Amino acid sequence: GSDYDSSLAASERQALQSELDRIKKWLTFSLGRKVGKKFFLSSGEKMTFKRVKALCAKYQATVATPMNAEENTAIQKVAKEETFLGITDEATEGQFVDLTGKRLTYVNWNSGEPNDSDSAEDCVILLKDGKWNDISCSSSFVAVCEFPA
Ligand code: NAG
Repeated sequence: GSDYDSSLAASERQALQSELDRIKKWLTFSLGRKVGKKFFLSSGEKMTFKRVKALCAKYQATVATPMNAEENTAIQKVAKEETFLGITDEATEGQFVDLTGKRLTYVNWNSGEPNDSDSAEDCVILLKDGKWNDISCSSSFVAVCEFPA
């Protein structure tokens, strides 16, 4: 009857859920860094900021954007090299915002940064030591995307 069918469906959902949880654990273990509700992954390829945005969007993700020191360190470890962050002042010079347009509540600028060197630095990279530098959006750096964990 219908009671039997729905209880079968419930146990199937449960089995699928636990299988998904285990797959997420494999991924976390082998590939990425999970911090809270975020999962950071890199393709390892270097590309312009525009291409990083398109790549992350293609996988239903966004460009890695650290909201605190722990996330900043996680991105640093995943990237291994200098990497673009999902932060720009393309809309208003000097006002860095995330890709949804929100003002930043966490920053980790290197000393003397942001300096808009040559008036041509509207993007932000994470340096190897974890500090931030503003840089041209048309330079190429490793792509790191953030996914909902
Ligand atoms: C320059 C950086 C600039 C940075 C400055 C700090 C490039 C193209 N330019 O080399 O962003 O503000 O060092 O001294 O990397």
